[in-house]
Amino acid sequence: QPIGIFDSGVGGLTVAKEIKRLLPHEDLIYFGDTKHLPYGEKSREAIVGYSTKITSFLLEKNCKAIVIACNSATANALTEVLELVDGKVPVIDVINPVAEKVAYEIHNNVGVIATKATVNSGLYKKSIRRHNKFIKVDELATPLLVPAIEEGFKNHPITHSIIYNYLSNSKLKNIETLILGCTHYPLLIDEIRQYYGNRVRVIDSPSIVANQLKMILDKHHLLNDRNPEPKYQFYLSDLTKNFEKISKKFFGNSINLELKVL
Ligand code: DGN
Repeated sequence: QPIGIFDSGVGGLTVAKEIKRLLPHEDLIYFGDTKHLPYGEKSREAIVGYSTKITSFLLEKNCKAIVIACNSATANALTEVLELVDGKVPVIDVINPVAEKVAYEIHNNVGVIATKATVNSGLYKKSIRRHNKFIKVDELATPLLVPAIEEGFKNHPITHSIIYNYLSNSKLKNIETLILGCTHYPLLIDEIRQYYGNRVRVIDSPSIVANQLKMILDKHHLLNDRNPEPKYQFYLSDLTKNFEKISKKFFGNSINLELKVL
């Protein structure tokens, strides 16, 4: 049985890639909702609608676990996805495992950069504070990063100036730790680290999420460690050139992208 992973676009591939590395014998189904991207600008109702439809599709495909590889979907639709799944398979999101780890391991000022939909939900702050109420958490919406990434800008003056503009915001002035609260952002992690030098620790969320998935699959006796030829399937609600380019970079040229409009 495959693991189902979804995001609005290429962002969740940063999580999928880590899952593939950590769990190399698992079959994966990835759904990129490229037609409705970016989720970060959408209403809660719209994000709930997309996320539940995709989850139903992944359940029909017989997935043994669902990974919501999108912070905007986690922040706005986690409750509805859990209701729909109704305990049939485990659901792993990208906010709670990271918030928990940060709450226990970090004891300084934490900054979060994310989409508007994630920042408006305040879920990072709530989730971190639930475990450790002494941590100061500042969240900043950085909405221009996703379109720049989806356009394929990387190591480019455009991304440099967007990053500089956002990270120099006074809200993030005294942070010592930064959470990339959007699964697209690890694609720019080198540029973000470059901005800070070693002043700020940038958290590697995809690896935390992949480890959480592994632990949960193990707990439910669902781990597959024998499959010699794992299958990777990709479904997109719109076939875009940039998705093709980035997914091939992550998963190799032989992958097949299928159009699936929900
Ligand atoms: N990658 C998604 C996230 O983690 O929030 C959202 C990107 C988007 O659609 N704006």
